Amino acid sequence: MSTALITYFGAFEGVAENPTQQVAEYARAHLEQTRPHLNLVLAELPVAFDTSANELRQLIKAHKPDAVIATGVAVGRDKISLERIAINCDDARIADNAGDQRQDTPIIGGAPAAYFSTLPYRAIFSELGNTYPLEISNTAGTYVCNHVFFHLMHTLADTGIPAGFIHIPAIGNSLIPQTLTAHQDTGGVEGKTVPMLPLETVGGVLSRAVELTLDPIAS
Ligand code: PCA
Repeated sequence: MSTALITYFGAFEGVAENPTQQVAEYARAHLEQTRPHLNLVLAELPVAFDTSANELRQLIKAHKPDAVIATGVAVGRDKISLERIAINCDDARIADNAGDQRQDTPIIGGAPAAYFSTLPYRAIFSELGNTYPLEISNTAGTYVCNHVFFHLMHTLADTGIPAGFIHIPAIGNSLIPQTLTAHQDTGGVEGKTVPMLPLETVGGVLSRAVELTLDPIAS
């Protein structure tokens, strides 16, 4: 039986309710139907540099997943972003939920400057990119999402376990626009209007990403 880990985030500055939990739960409900034998673990990570990375490592140790997809919201983006690259840098104008504000801070001293996602993002994009609002993104920002993405790739480097990060836009129906603030640091695009996508669209793409990651040929 395969095990997949999906992480999502809780609330943080400018995002009173993080839609990634709903999206992860949508994917679980969907995958229960399409992959009844999959052991899918969902876990919330705190929006805090230090604790997020520690909790992620513990989850990987405890569940020994065959694939890991971390998710976060990038308020202001209008497409689901298959993140290609995590960089070894924390730098944000907003503090994390623990009050930790970082500038030009290496995430792991001595580690590579960057890691590439090992999710099959090209295959996911090729299959879904014409139908869904989807992009391959070259920046996950420099806030907690990129931080978790970097630790994820560092932890699983050379294991052959596929892992990566997907940023989602705001989800319609679940959030009132006024409660959301787009932050450049989080990969969002600052502006007056906040694009939103339906839960079914984003949850459907995440589900298919899990399937293509676990079983790229048979899927
Ligand atoms: N988005 C933020 C952190 C948590 C989240 O959901 C980010 O993009 O860094």
